[in-house]
Amino acid sequence: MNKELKFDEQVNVTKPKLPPFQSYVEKIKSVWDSNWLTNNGPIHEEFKQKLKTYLNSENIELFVNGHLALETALKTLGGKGEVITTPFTFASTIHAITNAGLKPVFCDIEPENFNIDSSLLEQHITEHTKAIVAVHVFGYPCDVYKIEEISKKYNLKVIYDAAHAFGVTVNGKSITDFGDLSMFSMHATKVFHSIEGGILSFKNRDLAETLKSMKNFGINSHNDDIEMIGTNAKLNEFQAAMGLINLKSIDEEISKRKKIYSIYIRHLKDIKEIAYQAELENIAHNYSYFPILVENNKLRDFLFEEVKKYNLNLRKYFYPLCNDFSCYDYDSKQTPVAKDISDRILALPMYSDLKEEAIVKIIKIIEHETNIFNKKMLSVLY
Ligand code: T4K
Repeated sequence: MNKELKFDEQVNVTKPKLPPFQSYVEKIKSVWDSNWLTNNGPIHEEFKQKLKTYLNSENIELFVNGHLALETALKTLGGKGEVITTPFTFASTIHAITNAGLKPVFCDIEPENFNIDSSLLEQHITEHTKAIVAVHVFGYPCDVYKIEEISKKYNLKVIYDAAHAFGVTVNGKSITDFGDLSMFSMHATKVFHSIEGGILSFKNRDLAETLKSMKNFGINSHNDDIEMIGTNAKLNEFQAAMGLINLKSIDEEISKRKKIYSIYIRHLKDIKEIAYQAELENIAHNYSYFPILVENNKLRDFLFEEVKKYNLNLRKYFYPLCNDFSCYDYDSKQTPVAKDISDRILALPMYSDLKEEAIVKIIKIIEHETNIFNKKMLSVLY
């Protein structure tokens, strides 16, 4: 270990953005005046309107977190059936599908952008298929045009887990323009957050009443009866206030992250054992994560462990693959590309107040430890 490279304080993969304390206090003052804390309060409604404008979406419902938003969206499909999805995602995607009474059918991913491989989708379609649940992994959009074409051909619904994709555009169009429904996470670790929170953006405006009711125990505004089995997934006024304030600076947040991305790639270019995702044409990205692909699994695991000595806490997003979880009975052999990516992936720190000198240090640590690993490997060989 090179002691000079050690960080004085822990550097994590992300650091939630907090607005100036006083601005939050100002915003939540009205909660004391109105005595209205949750259940579609005035700050919730203001937040919803502002999000509609920012995401360029006519239909939006807010949830207490992204996971319950996704689960609720999946429940609107009604009944049993299969959904084609990716194993290279956070546990939430697959748990939401399963909790909604549906069966995930795993499709392999593309090696370049880690998203579901649209050229393989058709081979997974059966008479039981209800939907495609694709994830815009790390905010990189899926092959949205091809997915739309296939979904029309087979009359399937498309639900995007857009947990990472807040603010992303494709050919100048909001990411919400694609698919029947998109779910955005507003968890503290995300590029845009409301402490915890989730957004559903959807095309069919008739869904609004159903979603409102489902997140409020199945209660509806028309009669006393409870016509569906709902849950409690409402976003409260304190969450909405945090979201509203953070929304004001979201463009600045993304542009700071863009600079961080360019510093990373400028310095990483010389480490031949490390690859990173290129910027895509026609995509306005949000730089939500900075994933790297390490040459092999042994080096990835070595780096993950060794950098902890420098107070650097990285994450293996996403390892293990969801089709390797012991709570399920699936098999990652069916998705070899995802297996390979998951064995080599590592997320580096990405947050707006990450300083250039910290980035340079992170890369030096990786370079230094990679050299140590290579020497060890050579000594084993000879
Ligand atoms: N679909 C996808 C594709 C997702 O990635 C997610 C969530 C969801 C659905 C579900 O959305 P939500 O229901 O969460 O809205 C984190 C987040 O908890 C999770 O939201 C996120 N994806 C996932 C990719 O990352 P962990 O287990 O890695 O979180 P944790 O606690 O280890 O935090 C990560 C780092 O952030 C730590 O190094 C410390 C730092 N941190 C974290 C928190 C919470 C802070 O500095 N302050 C904090 O308050 O899952």
